[in-house]
Amino acid sequence: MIFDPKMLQVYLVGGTQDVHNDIYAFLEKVELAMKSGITAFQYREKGNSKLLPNERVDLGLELRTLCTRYGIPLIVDDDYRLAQQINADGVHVGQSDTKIDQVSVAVGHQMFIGYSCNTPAEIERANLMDFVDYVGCGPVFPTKSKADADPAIGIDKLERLNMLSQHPVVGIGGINEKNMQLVHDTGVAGIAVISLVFDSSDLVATVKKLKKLYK
Ligand code: TZP
Ligand code: MG
Repeated sequence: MIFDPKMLQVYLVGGTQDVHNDIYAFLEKVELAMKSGITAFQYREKGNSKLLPNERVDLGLELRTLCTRYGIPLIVDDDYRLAQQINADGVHVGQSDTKIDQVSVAVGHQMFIGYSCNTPAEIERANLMDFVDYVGCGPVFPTKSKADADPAIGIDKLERLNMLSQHPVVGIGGINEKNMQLVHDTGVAGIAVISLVFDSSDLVATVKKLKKLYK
């Protein structure tokens, strides 16, 4: 799939740890979110995940099928070998994950690359990397979904990072129904969420609210 910044608009991130380690409940929510119009999905098996490597491949292949069916890109967090095994469209790399140059060499032009950048210096370094397709900035607000998350950067800093970045920016971390408009209004290309969607009591309505921001 060719990268298009519009893919970033309603970007759902998640793994089984975000749905009580229940593979079936996870798949059901992911498919409902796809039906409701998310524009990208990142498979992120982390933290409390109980899945073994082969189970990640099996689940990843199911996600591959779903993403193809709904016409959205499948991005894998950090594990570029898993991304290759399940024929993902992209891979997302953090500052402390596998070295970005190594990932870029491994995946070549086969996949697009997302990179987490939370400071002006990190954004400026990413600006020099033409193999980076988008950057993720955050946590914008405090989050419960990432144990080792850095302190929240806030809206003003997100806006500054977005202005500094040559790559499209996705805001992530603690984004909810009350603050999503503020995040959108910083000018970022997209909004990435975990708990807002996975913990929603009305997942369909939540995804539709996110989509409305970019109408
Ligand atoms: N990276 C920065 S914050 C975060 C990740 C993966 C977690 C976002 O989860 P939530 O539930 O949307 O705050
Ligand atoms: Mg990571």
